[in-house]
Amino acid sequence: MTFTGSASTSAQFPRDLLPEVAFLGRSNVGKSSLLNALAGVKGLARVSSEPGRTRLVNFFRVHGASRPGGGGRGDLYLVDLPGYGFAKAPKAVRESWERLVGSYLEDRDVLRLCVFIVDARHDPSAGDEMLHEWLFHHETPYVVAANKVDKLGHGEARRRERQLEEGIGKSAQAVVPVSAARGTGVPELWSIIRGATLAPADEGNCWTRKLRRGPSRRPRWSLSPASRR
Ligand SMILES: Nc1nc2c(ncn2[C@@H]2O[C@H](COP(=O)(O)OP(=O)(O)OP(=O)(O)O)[C@@H](O)[C@H]2O)c(=O)[nH]1
Ligand SMILES: [Mg+2]
Repeated sequence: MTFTGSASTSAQFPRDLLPEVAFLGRSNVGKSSLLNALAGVKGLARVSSEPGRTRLVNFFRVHGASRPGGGGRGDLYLVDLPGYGFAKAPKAVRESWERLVGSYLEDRDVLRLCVFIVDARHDPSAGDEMLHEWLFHHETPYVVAANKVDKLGHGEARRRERQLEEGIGKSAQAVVPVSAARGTGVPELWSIIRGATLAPADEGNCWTRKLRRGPSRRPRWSLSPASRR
């Protein structure tokens, strides 16, 4: 897997039409860490204890031959998006965040799957609920990754998994307990990503949904970290 570039506007998104898998979740939940765990490379995506570290949309190209189970077929992009719910960000930063993530989610025809990352230790935040509403409404295929399970005992992790399956994971393909720190759940996530990106392009990806349904309607993307926190 290689880092291919960052975008601060939709004009800078890649144009080679490879399938994409987006990593979404609140700030500091471990999106970049999980991407590194999937790559098996520490420090590929920048990780920080300071929330709001990822401010751009970062594209990582997975090469078919090196992708676990990919059998040498088809390349794809893993896309690291900035997190929401970062209260301390100035208004101008929050607004540019909303424009950038909004334009990615609303218009990205090659988006095949969202990896919706939540913190297994906490109840979903208002921002998580809003993202869930949006994914559900737009029929976007997604998987819930409950991260940082290394911080929980076995029973507590199971309890949270069941709770997520009844809540924001109800319309998801799966709820997967993961730990970016320990590598827990990484093979399961790879197998879901492979399934979503190796499927023929006409089977329920975002592009065909859009052709079927016409332009997207409400709810509009409005996950302002300030108002939804
Ligand atoms: N214990 C534990 N800590 C983790 C895990 N995943 C990430 N972290 C820590 O959580 C913090 C945030 O991780 P990042 O990967 O930078 O989070 P992010 O979601 O990309 O954050 P933003 O880019 O700010 O939105 C870092 O201190 C990580 O070391 C995990 O599975 N277990
Ligand atoms: Mg990050």
